[in-house]
Amino acid sequence: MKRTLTVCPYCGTGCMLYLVSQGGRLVGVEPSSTHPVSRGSLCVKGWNAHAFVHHPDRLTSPLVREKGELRPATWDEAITVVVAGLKGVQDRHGSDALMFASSAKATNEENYLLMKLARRVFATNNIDHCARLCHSSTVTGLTDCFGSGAMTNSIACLDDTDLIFVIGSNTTEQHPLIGSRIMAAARRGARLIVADNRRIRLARHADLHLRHHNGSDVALLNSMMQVIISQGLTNLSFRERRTENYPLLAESVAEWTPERGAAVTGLTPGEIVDAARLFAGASSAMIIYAMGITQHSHGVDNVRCCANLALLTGNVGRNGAGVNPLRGQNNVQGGCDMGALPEYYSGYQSVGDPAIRQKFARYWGGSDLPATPGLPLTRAMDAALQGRIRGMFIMGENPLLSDPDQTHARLALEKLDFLVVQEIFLTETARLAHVVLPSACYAEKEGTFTSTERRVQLVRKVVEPPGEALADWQIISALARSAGCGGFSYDGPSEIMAEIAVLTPQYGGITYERLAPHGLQWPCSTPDDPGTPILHREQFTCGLGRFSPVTYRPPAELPDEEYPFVLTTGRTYCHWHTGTMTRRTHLLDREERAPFVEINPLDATRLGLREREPARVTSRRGSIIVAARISTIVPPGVLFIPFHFVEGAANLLTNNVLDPESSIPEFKICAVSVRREA
Ligand SMILES: Nc1nc2c(c(=O)[nH]1)N[C@H]1C(S)=C(S)[C@@H](COP(=O)(O)OP(=O)(O)OC[C@H]3O[C@@H](n4cnc5c(=O)[nH]c(N)nc54)[C@H](O)[C@@H]3O)O[C@H]1N2
Ligand SMILES: Nc1nc2c(c(=O)[nH]1)N[C@H]1C(S)=C(S)[C@@H](COP(=O)(O)OP(=O)(O)OC[C@H]3O[C@@H](n4cnc5c(=O)[nH]c(N)nc54)[C@H](O)[C@@H]3O)O[C@H]1N2
Ligand code: SF4
Ligand SMILES: [Mo]
Repeated sequence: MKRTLTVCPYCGTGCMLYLVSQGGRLVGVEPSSTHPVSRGSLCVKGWNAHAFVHHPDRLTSPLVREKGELRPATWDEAITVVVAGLKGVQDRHGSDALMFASSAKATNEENYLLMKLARRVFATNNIDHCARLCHSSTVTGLTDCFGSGAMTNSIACLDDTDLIFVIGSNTTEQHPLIGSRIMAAARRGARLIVADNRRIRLARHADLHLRHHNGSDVALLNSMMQVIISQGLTNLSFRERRTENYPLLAESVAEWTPERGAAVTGLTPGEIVDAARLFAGASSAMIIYAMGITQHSHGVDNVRCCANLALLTGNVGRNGAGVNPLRGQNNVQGGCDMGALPEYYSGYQSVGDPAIRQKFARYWGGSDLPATPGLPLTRAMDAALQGRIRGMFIMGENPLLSDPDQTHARLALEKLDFLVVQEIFLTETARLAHVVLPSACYAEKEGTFTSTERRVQLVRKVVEPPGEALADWQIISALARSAGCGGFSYDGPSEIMAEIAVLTPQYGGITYERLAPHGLQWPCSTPDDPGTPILHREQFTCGLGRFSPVTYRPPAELPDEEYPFVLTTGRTYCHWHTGTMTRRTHLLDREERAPFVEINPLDATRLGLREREPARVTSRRGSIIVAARISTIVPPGVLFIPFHFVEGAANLLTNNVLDPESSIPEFKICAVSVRREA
């Protein structure tokens, strides 16, 4: 038996684990006792991370559509068809009729290469990835206030902090090893405030649980800041030395008295005052947030409010503090860092800056690179429906299940002239493709993932990919070569990382030799830079921290007579997104087999719904039938449905309305009706 240290392929917590293999097959997982995050533990998904790898459903050869059916093809044929298809769209409709979707499941090296392929070979900035559905609000909002859109502190700061404010993060289920660290902090005496109207597990350990209305976070946070300012609880010296724009903030929150905040949030004025005093009274406070904050038509505003609160109380740039967006996918931080974003190259270097474009053009060879920012993924679906996007290349995403308003997404994908999906399984999206390219998964290739705390860690090859499947970086290189483009021949991922380091200031000091055993936290700009656990210590990336006043806007779709319930969507502990991996993992599938809706007992009684009975949930966009799960986790008037299950797809119901700044969809609130299905 062989043990190989690698990174968990599920969440952004970034646990490292040992894959145990025997005779070329994975047989199990062991935790790493010395890793700074795992510390000898794993959650149930980590323990089962080997289980989907040898599943018989893995894609083993390229597939090409012929007479309406997908049939096996050789790599030579598939690559030729893909290049001809993409070039054909480009010739007929221009480069910007193409859209590339990168993957937060793939490595940094693979994300970097796909963005190089889009920009260098196909001359478009239309590249994006699931961060659009997830933390695009963070990238925009925190860049606005701090100059950098990443988690400011490290997970280990939880051990030293005085107070933790968890807002819109179900941490114990979605980032379990961070969740257990928060519970340990609460046990040693750190104060805990939870703002989430579901009674999530952390709420049981909280000093204060705020069950405010979905979509009312701006009102809550503005009111807390009003209390902090009016009671003289701000951190004056921090404010004066390190921030700008304070008068604008003070003016904007002045009207948000606790009474006004209470009227909008459904809390009592006393709860808001208590939260404000508790937060401002802490010697250090960490704000932890996730999708409850970002996935709104006012997601960027929510993020700005979190940043404002931290600036007001001096909780940035030191141990035990900070604004800490928990990044979701194992490598979504890396996908962003590598420039799989329509407006940035790697390292958040703007495509609009001529000097930056020149730097990349010179290194990559070739002529001019496109200057106008590309389309966000969520806007590309509309563009496809309107015929402006004609060809799409999707690497490791399943938008048919993960995009809002599934009917809209399906129509858009079906309308494309040419769709390529590069995957490890034949997903719902891949079934619509003209060509499917089979990829190696995390256990079958080398590379790096960057975790939520900006920790770049080595992913190691343990077993061979199934059949003819190839690593994503090998496939992208082959496509570029076949398109006649030089500069894509690499001996391996470490050579790609060397190129990333040259072109990306935050990764300048990163080499594979330096990453063993437990990685480095960026920014790490030179070969002797030890990395940066805490950002903005002396000054912000943008110099002074910028208060950014926010005006409250209600969610786009609120309950009415016809659709009287608030629907919020999210996740469960045992399943991962569209279920491709976890529903093929016996021990996880056994725990949670079918779609369900959480409904409060008061509502259930009124509707005559009993436990496990089928409930029909309907929105303006669609209707599904799922099993009722009667529970006081949700308050009356609110339903929760996870989006893992194709047979009860939450995204048939969700509202495809976008934040005007970040283009994130409002996954966290729409209006629905519910009744017992006869
Ligand atoms: N097991 C598992 N873990 C995962 C994932 C998975 O699919 N499965 N996915 C990963 C990914 S990509 C991500 S992005 C993260 C997401 O991690 P989380 O954001 O923690 O997960 P969600 O279930 O989407 O939503 C979190 C909470 O937001 C609350 N909420 C809803 N609306 C509001 C609101 O208006 N305000 C506030 N304050 N709270 C609200 C919900 O009640 C819910 O408890 O998880 C990662 N980890
Ligand atoms: N209603 C609702 N919808 C949501 C959300 C919500 O809270 N509510 N959350 C949104 C969020 S935060 C996110 S991040 C998205 C996630 O949306 P997606 O990214 O579309 O979801 P996944 O199921 O994680 O898709 C990843 C795919 O990558 C494949 N894969 C795994 N490893 C590899 C690899 O090495 N190479 C390749 N090529 N493929 C690989 C998997 O088989 C899987 O099909 O969903 C969003 N959708
Ligand atoms: S907490 Fe996240 S990274 Fe750690 S084992 Fe669980 S899924 Fe994997
Ligand atoms: Mo996410």
